[in-house]
Amino acid sequence: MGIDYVKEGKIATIILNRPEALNAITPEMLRQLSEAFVDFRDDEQLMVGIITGAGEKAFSIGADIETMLPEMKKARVQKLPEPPTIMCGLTTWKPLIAAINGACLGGGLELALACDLRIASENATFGMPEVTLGLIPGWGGTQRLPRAIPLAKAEEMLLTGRPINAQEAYRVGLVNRVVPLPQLMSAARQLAELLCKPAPLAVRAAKQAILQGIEVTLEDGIALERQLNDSLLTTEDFEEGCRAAIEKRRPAFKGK
Ligand code: DAK
Repeated sequence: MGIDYVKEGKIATIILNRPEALNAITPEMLRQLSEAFVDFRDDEQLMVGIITGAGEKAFSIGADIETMLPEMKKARVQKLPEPPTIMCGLTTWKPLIAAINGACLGGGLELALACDLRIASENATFGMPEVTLGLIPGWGGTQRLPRAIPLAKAEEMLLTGRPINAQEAYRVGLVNRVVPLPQLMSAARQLAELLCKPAPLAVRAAKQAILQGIEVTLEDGIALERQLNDSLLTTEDFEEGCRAAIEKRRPAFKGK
C-alpha cells in the first residue's frame, strides 16, 4: 500500500498502489508522492514521468475521505504546510504523462490535470465530486480544469459533481487519447519514449513557455519565449541538433 516509484532509464513511473480503496490518497501517500516528485524533478538521468494507478478499476478516486480530509481540516486549523506536489507547490518542467486506468475523481483528477498529457483506458471516468461532500477541489482543480477544457463543460463538472466517461473526456479535450485497458501502459511508455527523443532542455523550455505563457499577456509570453530561446541558443544540444540535421543523422543529445 502506498506509492511505488520505479526508474527505468530516462523514464520514471509513479504508481498509486492502494487498489482495494480505489487508490484513494492518504496523508502518508501524499508524503510519498511528494518525495517521488522531488526526486523525479532533481534526478538528472530522468526525462519523463508516468503516473498511474494500480488495479483495473481506478487511477485514483481522490483524497481518502476517512484520513486525508480530516488531516486537511487539522492542517487548516494548525496552519501546517502540506507536502509539495505537482498539484500544489512543486514545479517540474520535465513532461509528465497520466495513464488513467479507471475512475479518476476529485484529487485523482487534480493529479492527472497537473500532468501534461493524459491517456485514458476505455473504462475511465472523470469527475470532481467535491461539491457533493460540501467542499470544492483543493489541489488546483477549479483552476486547471477550466484551463484544460471548455469553460461550460468545466463548470458543469465542477458545479454538479457528475462524472463523464472516457469518450466524452476525449471529445472535450481532457485526454489526448483513449485506448483499451490492456494497452494503456504500453501506449504511455511509447509516448514517454517519444518525449525522450528531442533535446531535453528544449522540451522543458517548451513546457515552461506554454505553462507560464498562458498566465501572462501575449506580449509578456512572447518575451518569455524569446528569453527561453536565448538560453537554448548557446547549448551543446542546439549545436548537435543543427549538425545532425545537416549530416542527415539522428542527433545524440546530452541535455547540455
Ligand atoms: N476515500 C476512501 N475510501 C474510498 C473512497 C474515498 N474517497 N471512495 C471509495 N472508497 C472505498 C470504499 O469505501 C470501498 O471500500 P470497502 O467498503 O470495500 O472497504 C472501496 O473504496 C470501493 O468503493 P465502492 O464500493 O464505492 O466501489 P464502487 O465501484 O461501487 O464505486 C465510486 C466506485 C468511485 C463510484 C465510488 O466509490 C465513489 O463515488 N467514491 C467517492 C469518490 C469521491 O467522493 N472522491 C472525491 C474525494 S474528495 C484539498 C485538497 C484536495 C481535496 C480537497 C481539499 N485541500 C488542500 C483543502 C480533494 C478532495 C477529494 O478528492
